[in-house]
Amino acid sequence: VHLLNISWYTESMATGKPESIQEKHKLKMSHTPSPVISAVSAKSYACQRRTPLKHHNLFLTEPLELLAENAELGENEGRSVAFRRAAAILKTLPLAVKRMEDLQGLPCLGDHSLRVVKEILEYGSSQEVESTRHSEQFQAMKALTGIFGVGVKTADRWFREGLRCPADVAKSEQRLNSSQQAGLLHHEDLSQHVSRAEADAIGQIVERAVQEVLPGAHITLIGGFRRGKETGHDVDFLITHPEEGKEEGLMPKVVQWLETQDLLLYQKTTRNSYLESKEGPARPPNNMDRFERCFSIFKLERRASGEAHSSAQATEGEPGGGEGRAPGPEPLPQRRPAGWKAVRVDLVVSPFSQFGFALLGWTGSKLFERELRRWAGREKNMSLSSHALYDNSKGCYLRASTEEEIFSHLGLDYIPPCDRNA
Ligand code: DCT
Ligand code: MG
Repeated sequence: VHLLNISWYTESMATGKPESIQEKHKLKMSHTPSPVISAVSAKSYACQRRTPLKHHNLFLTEPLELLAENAELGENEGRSVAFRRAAAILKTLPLAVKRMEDLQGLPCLGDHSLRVVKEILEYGSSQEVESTRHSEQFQAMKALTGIFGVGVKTADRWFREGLRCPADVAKSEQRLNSSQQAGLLHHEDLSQHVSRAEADAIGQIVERAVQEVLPGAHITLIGGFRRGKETGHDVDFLITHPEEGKEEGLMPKVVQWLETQDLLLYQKTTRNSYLESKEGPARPPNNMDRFERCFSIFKLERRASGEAHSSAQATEGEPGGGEGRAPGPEPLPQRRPAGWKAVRVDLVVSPFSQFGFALLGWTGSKLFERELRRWAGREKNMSLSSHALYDNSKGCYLRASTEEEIFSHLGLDYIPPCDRNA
């Protein structure tokens, strides 16, 4: 990286003068091979590339991901994925992008993303991004969907009825389902990032609960924390047992144990609805929800996570946690017991034979998962889910017990979790 920096520097020195904006315009995307690109083999699927958590182009990826989020809130999936793919390729570059020429030959950068990047390189910010960031609709939709249990459709309806933030919802006469009620009640805590220490403390509780009801079961921390994130919007765990079948009916028992210990503020359990023999390979691409799964809100003793400070203090100056959800703009006024913090926890139970697929499917990032499935379908004529891999050409399932084997079936180099932060 150091050498590349030097060659870059000397190149502009050789021309005798710094490039003006007009000259940059003239150069467009031609001429000298870019130092950024020559240092990276730019593959077009995110699952072919290593994407670390920390990278050199946050000044470009944050604006692009804001546009992606805005597209998601407007239910424009195609547009959202295009911005996310553009951001993801920039995360893999070994240097900060300085000029448009640096992007020459890179895949995944559509016209719209390139326009945004160009504007940021030239003027330091993009008008479209900044007007979106400050728009009432974007801010309100972000705040409303930031309530646990509230999706885009509900948020949009509330927005059209004049609601802008959780406090507006609390004051209104809206009928709320049980998850939304819990979401609103614990909104202040749930809008704080969850720290790694808190995730580990919850891991110990879940471990204890699971060992109580099914000794020998295995628990794995999945989601963003497995990819090395320091903070997350929730904590995700995958539970399995080496003896196939032992895991059946495990979730209600775990939930019951947690409830008798007064550790749950809310829970909703869905049953395992996946049956290979019935399903066949023709499943929808995103079937994350077919395992026995529990969406919950834990009551985490502050002592348990070693957190001495209150969550109000924790908000101040806490950096945005990568792709984690940002705290909502207006915390609800509520009386809050100082001794505990509400934390979103997802528990997933997988049969041992599906564990490798579940682990791969639940580690993320969301874009990485999407790209894996796209690669499987388009390049290999295979269907990948969090349960199985089916080879459509051969007409058979490809078994695997580890992530490494699944990458190998897919003809991909293994990418460790810390490099799946696309
Ligand atoms: N997942 C996915 N597609 C979805 C939802 C989830 O592939 N539509 C997978 C990838 C990540 C994992 O499930 C857990 O989901 P989240 O907790 O939402 O993501 P995360 O990466 O853990 O992010 P955060 O750190 O904010 O919790
Ligand atoms: Mg998570």
